[in-house]
Amino acid sequence: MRGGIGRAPDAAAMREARTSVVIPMLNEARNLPHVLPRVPEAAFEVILVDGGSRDASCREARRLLPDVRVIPQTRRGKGNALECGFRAARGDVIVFLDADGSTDPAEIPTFVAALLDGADFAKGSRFMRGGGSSDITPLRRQGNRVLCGIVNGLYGTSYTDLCYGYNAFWRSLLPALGVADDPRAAAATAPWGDGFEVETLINVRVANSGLKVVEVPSMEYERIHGVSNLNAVRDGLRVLGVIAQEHRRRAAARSSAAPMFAVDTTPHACVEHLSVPCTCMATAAA
Ligand SMILES: Nc1nc2c(ncn2[C@@H]2O[C@H](COP(=O)(O)OP(=O)(O)O)[C@@H](O)[C@H]2O)c(=O)[nH]1
Ligand SMILES: [Mg+2]
Repeated sequence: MRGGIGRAPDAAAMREARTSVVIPMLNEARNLPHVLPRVPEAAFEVILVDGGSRDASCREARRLLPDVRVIPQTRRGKGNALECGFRAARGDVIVFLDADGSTDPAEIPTFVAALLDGADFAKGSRFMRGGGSSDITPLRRQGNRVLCGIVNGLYGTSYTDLCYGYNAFWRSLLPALGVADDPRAAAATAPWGDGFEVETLINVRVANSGLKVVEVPSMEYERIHGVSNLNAVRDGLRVLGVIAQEHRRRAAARSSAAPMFAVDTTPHACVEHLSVPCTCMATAAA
């Protein structure tokens, strides 16, 4: 893994990379005007996954961005919303971020640049040089640090952030994350993190797949209106639970010598149609 990104792609490269922007939203009508207009025009599509908002979020989204795709989720929680958004995405690249104004869509090109430069997974980090957060509480910061240390110890990674909701990856890697193409096949895969543990689940599965991860510095701002849906203790315990679950699964897979997930070893779809240099290549599962 390496960190630090030097450049953002121009609009033409962004367009060719066909970026699907997936945003989970729950009662964010007042925040959407600060978010949606900042999504780069070169994005291929914007998918808002609604968790049953009781305010005017869906109407506001369509007013701000007439071609936005607003889809419902199938269960409850941010993690389930992301899974639904990933399945609905049609671009080559998927970027996911929040709808509360805490993550700036203007950073999307930096994430896409990391993928075009050869990363399989571009992992946002608030705690590397160039990143920061004015949203995180001292308790959450400390919990994130401890949990991140546990994951680094178990997987030999050097992640600087574990529970951050701004990341990007090639859509072809969805099976490596445990998101099967066919929803019926999902029943056969390991449980997906439906709640706020989802980012940890993804980061652990990426680490365990031997994929090339690049950390991208990112600035997290305070949510503009409303309050967080996260509960530091309850959701911290869920994060710990998902780390333990994935660790047990890895041990079981090792003893049976069966791969945990099929990882696509062919070049990413982008290679076929991109004219910009793209060296990325999914690597085989360990
Ligand atoms: N669809 C959906 N979105 C959610 C749910 N819970 C949170 N979100 C969204 O996920 C993002 C992060 O949630 P937030 O409450 O700000 O948590 P925090 O950023 O970790 O404090 C925001 O865009 C929320 O609207 C949910 O159950 N369903
Ligand atoms: Mg937030």
